[in-house]
Parts: sequence; C-alpha cells; structure tokens
Amino acid sequence: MIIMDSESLNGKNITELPESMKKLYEQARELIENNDDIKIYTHIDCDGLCSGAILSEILDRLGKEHEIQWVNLDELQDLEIKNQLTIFSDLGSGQPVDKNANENQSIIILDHHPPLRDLDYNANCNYLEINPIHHGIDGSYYVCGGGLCYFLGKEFGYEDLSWIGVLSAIGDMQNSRTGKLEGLNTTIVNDAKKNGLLEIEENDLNLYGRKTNPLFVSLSRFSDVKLPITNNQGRAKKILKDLEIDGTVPLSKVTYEEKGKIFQELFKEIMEIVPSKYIPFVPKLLMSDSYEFLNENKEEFLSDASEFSTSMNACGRNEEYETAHKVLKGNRQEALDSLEGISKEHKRNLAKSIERVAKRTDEEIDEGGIIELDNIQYFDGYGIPANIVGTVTGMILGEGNWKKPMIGLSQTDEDNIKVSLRCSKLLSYDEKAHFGHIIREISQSVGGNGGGHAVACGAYIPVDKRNEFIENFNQRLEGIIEK
Ligand SMILES: [Mn+2]
Repeated sequence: MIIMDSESLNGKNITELPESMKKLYEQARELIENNDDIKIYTHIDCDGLCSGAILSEILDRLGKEHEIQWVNLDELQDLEIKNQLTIFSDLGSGQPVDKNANENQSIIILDHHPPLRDLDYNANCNYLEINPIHHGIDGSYYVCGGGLCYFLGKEFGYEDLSWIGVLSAIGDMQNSRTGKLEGLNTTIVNDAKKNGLLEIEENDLNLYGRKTNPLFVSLSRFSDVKLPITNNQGRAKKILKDLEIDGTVPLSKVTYEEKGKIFQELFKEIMEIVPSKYIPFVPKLLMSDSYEFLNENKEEFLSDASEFSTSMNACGRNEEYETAHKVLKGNRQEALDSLEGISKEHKRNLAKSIERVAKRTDEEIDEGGIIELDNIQYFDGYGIPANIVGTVTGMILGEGNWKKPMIGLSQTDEDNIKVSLRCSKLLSYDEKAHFGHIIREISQSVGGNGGGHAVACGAYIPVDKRNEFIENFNQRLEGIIEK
C-alpha cells in the first residue's frame, strides 16, 4: 500500500489528459455500457453535488436507470455493496469502499483526494480507480471530482456538461492559488468556451457577489486582510462616493476603469498594513478570473460561477441534495424557488452563529469569544452545527486578526470535535503554510484525521485531545506566522 499526496508528488501542470488516464476512461465507459444495475455515491459539497449530477446526466442519456446517494466521508467505513456497478465520485480513494464487494461486482472511483491504494491494487472485485494523483497530477489545483466526472462525460461525447465541471472546480477552490483555473481544468474551461457555455473575465476584482450584492456590500465583505472597510458598509459607501462610483450596482455592472480605481484604493490601504513578506502577493489577492455561464439569465446569480457554487454549498450543508441535483440537471423552476429559500435560511443560520461568537466580550471569555494565541486564534462554537462551523469560521475571520489562521471548534457527538480552519489567502501564499497538510499532521498526532485546502480545511479529533490539538497547532506554526 502506497500513500501519495500532492505534497510528495510535484504535481504536473499539464492541460491534456495523459494516456494512462485516457485508458482508464475507456475502461470506465465500457463498464458503464455493460452494466444496468448502477448506484452512485457522491460527496455532499459543491464538488460532490456537481460530480453526482454529471454522472446521473450521463446515465440518463444512456437510458440507464440508477440510484444516487449523497454521503459524508465517515459513512463509507462498512458500506455494503449491493449493485452490479457502484460509482464513487469526489470520494472513495481514501475509504475502504471495496471492502464488502465480491468478484461479480464492479466499482469505479473518480476522486482527487490522496489515495490509499496504488494503481496495481488487487481488489476482490472488478476495481477501477481514476485519481489524478496516481498520474502525478495535483488534485488540489489541477482537477477535482466534478472535472474527473466531466472527462467521463466527454468520453461519451457530452461536452455540453463541461460547464458543470467548471462550476465544480470553482466550488472546490481549485483557483485559490493563482486566481485562475489551471492544469486539466484548462481543458474543461476550453470545452465550455468552445460550446458557447462560458465566458471568462480575466483579472476581475476579487470581490464576492458579482451579480447580486450592491458593490458597497461586496466591498465591505473584503476580509482577507482587515481593512477599515471590512464589515463596515458605511465606510465602503464613503470610499465609493469619493471615487465617484455608484455603490448600489453589483460588481458585474462596474466598468473596467472603475474597477481600476477600486483596485488602486484597496492596494494602497493593504500596503499600509501588510508585513513586507506578503507585499508581492497583494495583486494576486485583489484579482482573480470571473467565470460567467452563458446559458443562464445574465442578471441572475446562477450566471456567476462563484455565487452558483455558494448556493450549492448551502444546499449541501442543509441536506437539500435533491434540490441542488435538480438545479444542476437543468431545472430552473421549482428547484430554483426552493434554492432561494434554502440560501436565505442558510444566511440566517450563519448570522445567528456569528453573532453568538463575535458579540462576546472579554468578560465572557470563559463562555466563548475569539481566543488569540501566539500563532493561531480560535473559538468554541458551542451549539453551532458541525455542518456550518467551517463557513462560520471563515466569516469570523473578519472579526479577528487576519495574520493568524482562525480555528472553529464544534462538538459533533460525545466523543468527537469537528475542527475547521480558515485563513487569509495571503498566509497560504507562503508554501510552508499549507494548512490542509498541517491540519492533517496535527490531527493525526492526536488520534484524529483531517485535511483539505491551504486556506480552508478541517479535521475530526477526540474530545479529550482538544487542548493538546490547540497547543500543538500553535507550536507548529512558530516562525511561520508573521506577527
Ligand atoms: Mn472535491
């Protein structure tokens, strides 16, 4: 058994599928063509939802009846395999999913997470795993679950599914390092462009809510570095007024010149406060490519990949998988209405949770609030549901010290704590600060498990190891965090 991950392999930034992967896709196509009793298991986040939708759409078009189930990673330990063919997407590589399968059954895994098994793995069943890491391709930046499923769709000639591959990559933050989609994602982007489904606005201002937020709201949400405008809508309005820019329209309606002025202003403010080691990265922090879906209503949030992916994550975190699935497969009526309800409810839940943490004063510190150590800051998310503690942690970051990662803790059951980490992108540009790798290392050292992205990751740890985890994490970052 070989364990490889993107750290040990210097992932190749190639834009075309390597021959070794193409062969596997041919085998996957044959397996699907030759089976009629099919079940899909996919992950519950935006990438997993996109993966499931692509696979289900492929099977629909082939006239294959199938079942789909959305699962969390911890639900796969003793999974019973009942179907002729079981497909796992955006998960499976790191779980013993083939444990209960027999020689008459087939399994296909399409996953971009660190694999437990290598390419020559001998399984009890007909076993086919497609994972970019087996082929030297980094799964964090170059292709994700939805992208891998899209390449299967492409094998059947369904290039029109490429836009979902793009959406999955944005949802999976595959562009977080450079602000652009790279590697195999490039092929998916090009397929979508070629099919008239996608337009890219290069080096757009990196503010959230391009379609639906008034500009002053988007600006006040800038929290990668804490600026006077961060969480201060009045101040954001004032700055826009001084620049003679209409703050009531969304970013997508702002002209190129106006964006330039906002860039200059943000740049100036950031330069005044960032430690010198981060200065070269500031432009990258303010700019990223925007991805616009051309088959959506131009005024609607679904036309912006980033906003679309947020609504998919809202569905995932609220167990509204069916709704997300229907929207992804083209339903723009009932499903879209429920999507709006879900997003609103999700925002309300987030606001409630944030208030609970952020509004605490120092006198109440025993009960909560943000606790700052030398290299990290953390809070106890008493009562914050484990499925939203990550999102809450990201939002709380704007209330704390942006120079340190923020860790949110939430007890999931009697024995375990879910840990979520979010940090400014500036921190992650330092290669020594890949928090997805660090959180895996520290959680494993206390008997837990975790992983994820450089800027957003999580872990599960035993309840009684809470303090040890916090202390180890704090120590591990000595010399890495600039104070
Ligand atoms: Mn994924």
